[in-house]
Amino acid sequence: MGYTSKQLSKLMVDKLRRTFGRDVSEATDADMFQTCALVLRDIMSANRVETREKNQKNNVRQVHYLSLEFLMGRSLEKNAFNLGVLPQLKAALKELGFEASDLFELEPDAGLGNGGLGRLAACYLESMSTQEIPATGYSICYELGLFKQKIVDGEQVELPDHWLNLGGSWLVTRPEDTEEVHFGGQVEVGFENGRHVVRHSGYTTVLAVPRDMKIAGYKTTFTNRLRLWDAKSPTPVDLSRFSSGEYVKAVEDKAMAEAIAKVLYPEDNHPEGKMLRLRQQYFFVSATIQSIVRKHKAKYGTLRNFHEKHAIQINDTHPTLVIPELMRILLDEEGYNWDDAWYITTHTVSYTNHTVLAEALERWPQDLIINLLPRIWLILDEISQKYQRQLEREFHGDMDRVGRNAIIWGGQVRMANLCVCACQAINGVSALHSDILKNDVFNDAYRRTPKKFLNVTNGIDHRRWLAQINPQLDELIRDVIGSDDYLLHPEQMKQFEKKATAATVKRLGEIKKANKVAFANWYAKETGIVLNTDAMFDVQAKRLHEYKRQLLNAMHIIYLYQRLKDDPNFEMTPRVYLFGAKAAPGYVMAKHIIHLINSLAATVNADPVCKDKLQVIFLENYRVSLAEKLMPAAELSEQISTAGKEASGTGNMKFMMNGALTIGTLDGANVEMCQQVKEENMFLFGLTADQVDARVRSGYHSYEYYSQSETLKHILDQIAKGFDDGVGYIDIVNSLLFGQNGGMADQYFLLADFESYRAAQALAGRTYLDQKKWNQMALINIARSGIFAADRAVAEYAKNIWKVPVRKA
Ligand code: 26Q
Repeated sequence: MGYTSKQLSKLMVDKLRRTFGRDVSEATDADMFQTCALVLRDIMSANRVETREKNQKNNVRQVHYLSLEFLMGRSLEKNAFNLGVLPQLKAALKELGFEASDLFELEPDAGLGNGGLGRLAACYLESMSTQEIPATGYSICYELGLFKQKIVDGEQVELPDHWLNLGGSWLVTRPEDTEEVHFGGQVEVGFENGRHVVRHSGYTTVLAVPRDMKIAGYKTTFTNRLRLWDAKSPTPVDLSRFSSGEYVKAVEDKAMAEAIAKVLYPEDNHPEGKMLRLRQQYFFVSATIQSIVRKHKAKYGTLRNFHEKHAIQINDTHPTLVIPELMRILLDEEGYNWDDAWYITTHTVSYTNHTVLAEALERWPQDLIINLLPRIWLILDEISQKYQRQLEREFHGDMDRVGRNAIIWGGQVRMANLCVCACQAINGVSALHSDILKNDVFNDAYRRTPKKFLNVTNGIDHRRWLAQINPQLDELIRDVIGSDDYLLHPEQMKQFEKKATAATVKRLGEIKKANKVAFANWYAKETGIVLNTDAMFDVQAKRLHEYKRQLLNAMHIIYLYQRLKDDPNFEMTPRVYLFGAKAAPGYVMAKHIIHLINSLAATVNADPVCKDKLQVIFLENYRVSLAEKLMPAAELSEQISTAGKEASGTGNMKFMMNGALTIGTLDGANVEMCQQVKEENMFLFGLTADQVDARVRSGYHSYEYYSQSETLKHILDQIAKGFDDGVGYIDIVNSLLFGQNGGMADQYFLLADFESYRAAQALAGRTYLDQKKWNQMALINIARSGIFAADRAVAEYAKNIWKVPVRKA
């Protein structure tokens, strides 16, 4: 491959003429963006043909990554980078009179995900292409991605995210691969000629039409796909309804069908039992498995070897219905008996768990499933009964244990228990998280079948999250190591530490400063607000959740502010606190916390006593493309969840890789970060997961901390009273001291951890004053972050779970 800027520019001029009927002189930035996207798409399509031929010939096992979320972000710069044409593309655009960075900025994020789980899926797709693993991602082509956030009078307001206009440039619709999905109706089960026969009638059909996005690998022509299903109503049926007088019903059905792909549910780590969400889940798994089965049969003529040729990864429980749906196809459409169907199914599927929060474990009311998916219900019921009989035998009738592990229980279907029952492999996403799954959440199942339980610590696409977004750091690493091999072999980042000199450390400091200035310039242009680039950039950017404890960070800022008010000469390392966070629209407490941070920011930023010392910024609409600007500029990374609650975290890894130091608890992957860099290169604080558990059991009384600490009293009193805007936050204080709706007070242990957090913050502040020391620590963090590359994680999935080979050096 390889294209010169001349060749690219010719392709672009031609594309512009032929597709848009325009000459370069009349083209807008948007025209040019689409032109670039189409030119790169063409290159990837050609690569894809090659890849498909190779896969066809090699007959290797294919990976199918099923996820309700893929948080892809932008693609133009990324694809150009992976295809090795980024410099040429920039040059070609310049020659045609366009600025590449303007076009990059024009691209809307493909925000088809909430947070960590969705972004992880995107990073893994990239890595699977790079490592030449034949793989397809499957999801829904949501018309509206995750809502856009505006802050109005300090509060979050949600706006719709229409991303498809320009973002759709990457998609190719494949009408010939349309699948039919059936909802509702009646089911009759009977026997005919000694065979069981299932008749499903009176159902409503929704068409699933694929829109495919190509996924380029780095330094390879190997190209995978993300298949996004769009929902369409089969209009001919509607027309017959029109004539038979069911006029309104026909229009309703159409709206119902097409509602499926309208919008991404914005709740993360908090499922709600909504009918439309269930429709989304079944729609997407049914279309996906039908499409896999159809291609398999065309190639092999039988499903006997299905499990040998396919590995299905279930990204959290959201795609769990793929299990009964594959059973349905094998039983009803292919005529397999139960045991054979079960064997094939269970040897195909694996499950990744992403959360241990009890309220986040997915359960569906059985009545909803009975009505919407009558045949799937019968299969679920049979799986559940067989499993339960087995559990009763093994647990010798201990019905508490049977109840905890049952699939259908108390009128609900528990998706996690179904996954644990049916999957070959079950994995957590960090060492600590996987241990909690084994020892706590799924302990009974672990004791029955210990070999099923694995750990695969998360990883990030280091090509995007380091090389692409932090080109100066990339250059420094390449200079020091003497090659760019680390981009395919992230473990080589270790060389960066071995070969670093005093000059490297100094250069690292200069790069960080330049990245801070670049971020500040961008921010000033967007908002008119000037950031103090001499101060430490202290960042907490992630979804807003009580367990992630943005409130603990805010409490500490309030503490600093109060110290400054008491004594304007109070010694502190100047800081700019940056927050980025979206709250689920229905999550009342999360919204209060956003409001609190904005009230606090307004007061602090306007108070002369804080000048050059303390600035608080709430970054509106945190998203992938904003993270890409922010990570390179961050100096302190806030990873302060209550220990035992954050399954892994992946932002923690992105900050580390960009040279931020971490202030954090021993939670999720922080534990493994600490193993890499040792305690002296992090700022650890707080209770451990075991200590949190012990305190829950022995009884935790946050009020005791409050009554014994003047500092805490002062902070909480201020929160209750509020700031200059006159808004008080008594609900927040009440939840810390008395609990919400009968729950435990301060269930995330903010008061218990506050003093330890304050001390860690003070140490971070003092350490920062010695810039040489700080930069040395940063260098160690970067150099030892290679293990958190997606390539390492994906290689582990390939070897231990999917049993597929990966690209050799
Ligand atoms: C489920 C049903 C109905 C509606 C919404 C949902 C739903 C949606 C998204 C439930 C959970 C999520 C997202 C969870 C998530 O992002 N978890 C994060 O996964 C990361 C990748 O493994 C981890 O690093 C984080 O620790 C974990 O919080």
